[in-house]
Amino acid sequence: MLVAITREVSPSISQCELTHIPRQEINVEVARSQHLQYENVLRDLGCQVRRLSVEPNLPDSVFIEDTAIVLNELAIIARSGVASRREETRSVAEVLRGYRTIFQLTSPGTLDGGDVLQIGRTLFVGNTSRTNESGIKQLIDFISPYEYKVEKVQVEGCLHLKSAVTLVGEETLLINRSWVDTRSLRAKEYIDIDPSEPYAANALLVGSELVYPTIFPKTLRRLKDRDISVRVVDVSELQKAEGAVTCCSLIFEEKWPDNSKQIT
Ligand code: CIR
Repeated sequence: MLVAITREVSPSISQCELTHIPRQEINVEVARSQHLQYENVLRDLGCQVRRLSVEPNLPDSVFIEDTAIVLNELAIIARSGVASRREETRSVAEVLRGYRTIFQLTSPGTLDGGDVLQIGRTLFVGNTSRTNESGIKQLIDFISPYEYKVEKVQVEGCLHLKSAVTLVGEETLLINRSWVDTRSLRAKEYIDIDPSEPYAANALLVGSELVYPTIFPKTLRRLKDRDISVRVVDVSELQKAEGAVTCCSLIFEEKWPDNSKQIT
């Protein structure tokens, strides 16, 4: 069974962090209703959705992906590159403790979950304003005993690695090549976003189905032309907060046979 941890949209979302897009008014009610629909799609795809309580004073807390990296054998609690997001991890750690052995990133390390793209036993990690060398080093120390490896990826012009590239099939990446250096990715197959839709590379793969925003019709056509099965969601209000589809959930297998064994 897949678990999807989500968190209700904060009433203070209008005070969210913004790095690459201008501030626009966000309608909290519309954002909430879009988020509910997103959760419903996750349920339809077989996830057991666990929604954490609202955090009125943490504007970006709906973007729960950034707070942790959950692997089959362990979970790493992240430490955001922006101070305003660091409190978000407390409640996430409490919940994840019920599923995984927990490791915690500490100062001066920073890392956002949106910078970590897992392909098999490799974690590609974006070198961005949110993720620093110490964060990457700590991640390597936590996961190496479990036989995962880390590959650093250069990212320019967008917030996170997963703004620029995500997995849309077993070995297929959806990519905006102007933001990410493909030499370090080594995927078998790439699907390029339509150049008129630069933010279109963020897609959420759940099993063999893709959750994808409605507002990128040209890139959506490219995905469908490759016979990828897509469930579209309208997340336009959340996109005004520089969010996308991967960032609104943490999805993982509920039980993993080895996750009670801690290797230190
Ligand atoms: C931030 O700047 O942290 C939020 N406004 C948006 C975070 C989006 N997270 C993600 O794509 N993983």
